Amino acid sequence: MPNESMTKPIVTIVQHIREKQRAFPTATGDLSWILSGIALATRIIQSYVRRAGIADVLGEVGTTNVQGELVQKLDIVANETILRCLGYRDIVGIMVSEEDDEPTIVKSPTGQGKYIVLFDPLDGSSNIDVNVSIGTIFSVLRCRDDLPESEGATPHCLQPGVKQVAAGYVVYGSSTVLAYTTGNGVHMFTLDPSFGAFVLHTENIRMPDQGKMYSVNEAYLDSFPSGVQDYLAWAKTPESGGYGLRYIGSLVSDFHRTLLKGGVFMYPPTAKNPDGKLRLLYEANPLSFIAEQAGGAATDFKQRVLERQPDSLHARTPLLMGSKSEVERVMGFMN
Ligand code: AHM
Ligand code: MG
Repeated sequence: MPNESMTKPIVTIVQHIREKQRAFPTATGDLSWILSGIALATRIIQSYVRRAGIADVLGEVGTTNVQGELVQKLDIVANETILRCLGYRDIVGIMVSEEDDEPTIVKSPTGQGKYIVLFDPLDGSSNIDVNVSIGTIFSVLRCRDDLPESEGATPHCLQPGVKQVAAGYVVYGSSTVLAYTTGNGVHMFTLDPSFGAFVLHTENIRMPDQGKMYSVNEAYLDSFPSGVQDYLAWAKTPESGGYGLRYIGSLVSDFHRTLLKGGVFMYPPTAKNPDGKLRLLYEANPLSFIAEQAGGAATDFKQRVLERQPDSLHARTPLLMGSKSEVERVMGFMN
């Protein structure tokens, strides 16, 4: 007798997005083309991640990136893989990476290249050498049609997160998981390594509305805003009902757990990073879009992340996201 997993239809990510788009007769199929490029790139990246110790891709390169962080060999491999997999897709106009100073113009943003792909090629890369889950985060915007060619690429990219047409992430963990949204819920896929395809495992993921788990680097406690300190003190009291702490130090992995199990993730302003550490365009915006699409919330402790107008490509932001009621609870302490 075949069991249920033997009879369930196998749906890949490209099939899935095509089927979803069928509900919109005017959809062009562009996003499925972009997502298939991202799926290809992340399959290649995961193959390097899985062989990191034997493929001579472990360790630092000896330089720092535009963010002032040490560049790992795998950062470069991941960055180049994404540029190579997406750069030739005719509808991609601009690609912007957390690792690069400037956007890469692939096609005229006022011509055929109508989409912008922004990405953090390997998030959590300081964890690479110690075999902890890392990931790739991406965001897709449409190029603006009100800008002259002479403006260059940057003004096209400086759009608030509400303008995203798609976003997603991949976690290279105990399995490789991809989650995406195009504004119609969040859908999750697992890479089947035996035949190399991302296969749908859950549609319309919902983030639990509550969760007794907080995720923050508490080593910086003394320089957090007083409201955050008060929340963290309260969470340790018996009145709170007992909270747990989980902090991996790879945003994408901490977010993935928060999406599935509930709770809050936060990276508040600190003395070292008064504007927060995480990048608005490559990290906070795509994950906030996913959080909201799954029924959660995301704020910079002052306003909805997705409504922030970025003032530079590598702008940073404080970040608080997760289960709606838990985000509201933290904000209650802030006020
Ligand atoms: P990066 O690896 O792309 O540079 O990302 C920054 C990482 C995030 O993944 C993570 O949430 C954060 O930095 C951890 O910072 P800290 O070590 O200060 O807790
Ligand atoms: Mg990152």
